[in-house]
Amino acid sequence: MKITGAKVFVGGPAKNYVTLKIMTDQGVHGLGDATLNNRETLPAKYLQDYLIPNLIGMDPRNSEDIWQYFYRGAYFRRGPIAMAAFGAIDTALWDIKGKLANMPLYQLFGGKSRDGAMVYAHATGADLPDLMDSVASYVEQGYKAVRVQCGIPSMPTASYAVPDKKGGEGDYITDYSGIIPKTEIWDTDRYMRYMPSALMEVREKFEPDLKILHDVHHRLSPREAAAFAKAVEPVGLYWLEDPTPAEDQDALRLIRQHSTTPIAIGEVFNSIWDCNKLIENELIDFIRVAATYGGGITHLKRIIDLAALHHVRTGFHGAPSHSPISMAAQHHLNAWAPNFGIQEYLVLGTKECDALFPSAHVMTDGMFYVSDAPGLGVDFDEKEVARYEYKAGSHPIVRLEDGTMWDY
Ligand code: CS2
Ligand code: MG
Repeated sequence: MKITGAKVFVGGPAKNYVTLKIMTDQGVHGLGDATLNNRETLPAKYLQDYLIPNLIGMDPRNSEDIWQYFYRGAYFRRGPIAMAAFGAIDTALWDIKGKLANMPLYQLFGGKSRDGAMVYAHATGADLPDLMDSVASYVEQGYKAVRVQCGIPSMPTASYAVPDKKGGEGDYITDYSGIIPKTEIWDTDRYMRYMPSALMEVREKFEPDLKILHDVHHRLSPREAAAFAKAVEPVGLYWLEDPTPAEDQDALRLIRQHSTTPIAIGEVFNSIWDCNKLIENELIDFIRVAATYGGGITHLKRIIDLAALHHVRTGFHGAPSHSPISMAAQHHLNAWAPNFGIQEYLVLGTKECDALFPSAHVMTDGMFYVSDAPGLGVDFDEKEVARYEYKAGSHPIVRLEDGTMWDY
């Protein structure tokens, strides 16, 4: 069996999804997602110029060897662009494997460990009452877990993932007005003073069974993060996410020494080498590496298995920039993984998105149920994608009030 061709598409409703389609001489094709939010053209180019010419003629069933060929074969390896491109190839090869076996992917991993997998939504508010309305609407829809973020009084601008105005909707992560980013102003002291009591108010307003998550988005020092994690202990968070800048694996040690608040980290990691020490030293509770820029299913499975040895559960990144293809890869892993925790899930399910990526997967009452269709169980409509053009977008940048650059 041979790979005969591969195509890359960039576009989609509201997002620039990077979709890879690998064709074979047996008529079976596989799909992968190489979307790297706000840098989408780069993995697409990496695939087109370097990886696809090497793929032609390979046996798609040898997904392990193909992964090693691209990873070990590259002298300059790792990094989100390369790993997103490998990830897309790897996911597409698993999709082909599932279709050849006529089995849904979770069966190839070891079958189902659960019927449905719990997901969490993003509740957000310009201020605390606005956030309460947002949480209430998710609770009404049956969600069992929500991530909560809200504006901080006296902060000069909105903070991470918070709308400018009450009831604000839309994409609060990517600004599609262009490639030049807007600036957010950050003040750690105001955040530290305000957020623990705001989180406590959310806890008191809703049923104790509601799982509450909060994302610091890499903005605290290890000492501040330790103090914050300790201060929010009475809230009983399901997790505190990215408390410190992600590059420093040792930073988590101080937090652990001072608090039992569960810690989730990893959405910007792209290999097992970015999180192996965190996992082996049991400094985190949830690992968030995504199938997309974490090198696909082959590599993510290795991370899941290492994590399982150390009581670390999964909580894969699922921001709206992941297309339904890489989300399906994660949903199949979630159905199988013995150490599954939770899945971040933003409803992409607009009519346009469903038309581009038809599937029979179901999310209901805050639980995700994978379909039994072979492979990933997601299709891709090439005619639909032709409707969309690439649009440049940017994440905000963050500065302190005196102008100092800070972490987004
Ligand atoms: C976030 C992300 O989902 C999350 O937890 O931290 O939404 C992040 O801001 C985006 O993926 C950036 O593109
Ligand atoms: Mg996050």
